[in-house]
Amino acid sequence: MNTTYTTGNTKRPRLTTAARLAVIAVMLAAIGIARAQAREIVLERVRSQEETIRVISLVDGLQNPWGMAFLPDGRILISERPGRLHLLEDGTLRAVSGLPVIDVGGQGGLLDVALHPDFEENGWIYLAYSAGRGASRGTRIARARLEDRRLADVEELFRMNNGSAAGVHFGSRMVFLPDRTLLFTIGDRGDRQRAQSLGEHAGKTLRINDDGSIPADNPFAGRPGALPEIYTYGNRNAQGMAVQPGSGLVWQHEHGPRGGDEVNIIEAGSNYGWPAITYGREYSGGEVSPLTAAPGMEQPVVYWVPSIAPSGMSFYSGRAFEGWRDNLFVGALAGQHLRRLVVEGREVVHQEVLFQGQLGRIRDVREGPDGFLYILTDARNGALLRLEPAR
Ligand SMILES: [Ca+2]
Repeated sequence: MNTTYTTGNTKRPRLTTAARLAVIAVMLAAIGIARAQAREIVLERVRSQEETIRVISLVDGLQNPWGMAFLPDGRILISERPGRLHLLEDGTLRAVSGLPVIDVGGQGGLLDVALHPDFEENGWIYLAYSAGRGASRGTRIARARLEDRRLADVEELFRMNNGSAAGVHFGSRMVFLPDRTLLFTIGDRGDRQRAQSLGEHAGKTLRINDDGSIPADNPFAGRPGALPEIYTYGNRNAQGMAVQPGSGLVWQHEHGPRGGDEVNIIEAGSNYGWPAITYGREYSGGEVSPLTAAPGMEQPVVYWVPSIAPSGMSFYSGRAFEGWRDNLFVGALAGQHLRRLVVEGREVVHQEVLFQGQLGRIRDVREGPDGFLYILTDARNGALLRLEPAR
């Protein structure tokens, strides 16, 4: 260290610029260490096929957290299904006010949260949630400007048609495509034939512009009897979706009934088959359909029997886990694990189950801007966890 001091009895010791920077760096490191120590280590060292991982809890006490979004300033937006939105700021949860009216119950409530690709310029955030009472209940999409910890200019952009009192299969994940259109999912609302009807929003992947208008190049725009927001159909209930870096392909998974969870590559106008074809069965054990394939209906990339109940999906493109580069990660609720899928082209060539039974139900998984993976656990006392390399 090139620390030097001026001589002279009356002068206080002085540091060179380089030494001052070194001292500041040590102080910052000390603060970082203190924060890291304040966080709970959930799993100290987990060896897996490609990486050795530690899992830390950034915050707990979240009630059924559902989705998250990373703000450019380092804060993290976290939605809770019971209808609350939080900002995680320096390890502290702070409530965001001004949410639209949300109807909470069954699988409904506040679901996903997403940032506009130009959030830094326009401040728009997007919410997927259930609203409406009784027969009008259904999935909606709204946007609002995040101003400090308050939502301003709240604007409902989309409301599904044919609401129902059913408490299941609202979807919903959102993802912005490179052209700044918004894709989002809605499940079949427990009324499976709706998934095959182009006159229903249920059981679909839908696409709108960032202001809620309808893209002119949507596959069914202009077709009589078809809803113009529809992008794909025959989707049972999708709660995970991600754009693959490089290829730009949209990957999505959906819940099967008893068995038959699927991963699909989502392409405009395609029919993913529910309930005409499926690898799942009724919960009673009986047949949903005798068919697993049919002309004009897409086959899944992979399917899972028994069901893992997938939720949350993220490609990994960071540098913290070199062995996981370009892999696809899927959370599992009933399966209680994180699943790593090795993707080659349009195929999944290998799967690994991580943290089986160690973290509970996983609702969401995302890659953070720091290259670490973040997980939300689905519980009354849920947590935001971070996966880091264990050194
Ligand atoms: Ca299918």
